[in-house]
Amino acid sequence: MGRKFIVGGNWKMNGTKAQICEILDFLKKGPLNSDTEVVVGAPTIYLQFTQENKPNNVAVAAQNCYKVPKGAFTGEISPAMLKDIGIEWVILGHSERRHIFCESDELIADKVKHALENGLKVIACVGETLDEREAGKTEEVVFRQTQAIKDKITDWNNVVIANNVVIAYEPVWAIGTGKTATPEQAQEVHRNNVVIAYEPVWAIGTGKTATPEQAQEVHQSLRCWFESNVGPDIANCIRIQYGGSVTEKNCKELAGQPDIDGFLVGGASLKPEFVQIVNARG
Ligand code: G2H
Repeated sequence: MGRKFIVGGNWKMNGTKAQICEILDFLKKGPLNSDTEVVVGAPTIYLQFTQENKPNNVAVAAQNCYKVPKGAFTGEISPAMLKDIGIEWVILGHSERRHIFCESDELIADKVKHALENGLKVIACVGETLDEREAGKTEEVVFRQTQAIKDKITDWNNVVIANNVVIAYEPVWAIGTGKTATPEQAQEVHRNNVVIAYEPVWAIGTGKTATPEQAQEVHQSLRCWFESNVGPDIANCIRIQYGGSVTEKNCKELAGQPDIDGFLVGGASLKPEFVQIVNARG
């Protein structure tokens, strides 16, 4: 079973209604490769507008959400609210959330768990800083970030799996208990609901892209990590996106790497060239 290529546009804190209409126009015009799943991450205030005006072959992601359903958390939004307006996806653990807003591995893992429990699909981001890479700590960092998420999802899965197979399928990392899902069912659902985005911090918005070989090396390590820590079925089906200064110029070579299953694109997702990135494979 092949992994469906998935390209996300992360608009970050950019755009006006008029600019979003322009982006949606070039997405409608496409044409977008039908073998590629496309998701755009809009600023919170424009989520509903984007949802209402997007083409059918594009889904919408929030760029963040909180770890509980409601309450006195000024400025936050919950997965339940996102679902209420028809949003399917959320990007969690982006390096800007980790570094500028000081989100810990644990908070991000709590958010992933709560988002999955509430039926959102998650793009969970991991990645090392330049200092960490130069200190030879790339694997240590991305494994630690992924492990934090796996730990939370394991607990949740064990509680829920016996009661509701559909919900229990949603977390990626805990499958392997073999309690109720066939490997095929688990693969199918996991492939749909959780995506890992590897984004080296030193490549984000800097114009420095990891070489295809550098990116492939980390993606392959992550897949091996899943094989050892979760199981071979999940390792084979989990989609791992690359993010960090992806452009229409470098996307094809990156897309040709065996363990790169898509992209999370920032700056270039605001421009018509994004269509070429969506179509990088194929
Ligand atoms: C990495 C990426 C999008 P950019 O943050 O998630 O942004 O492509 O601008 O480096």
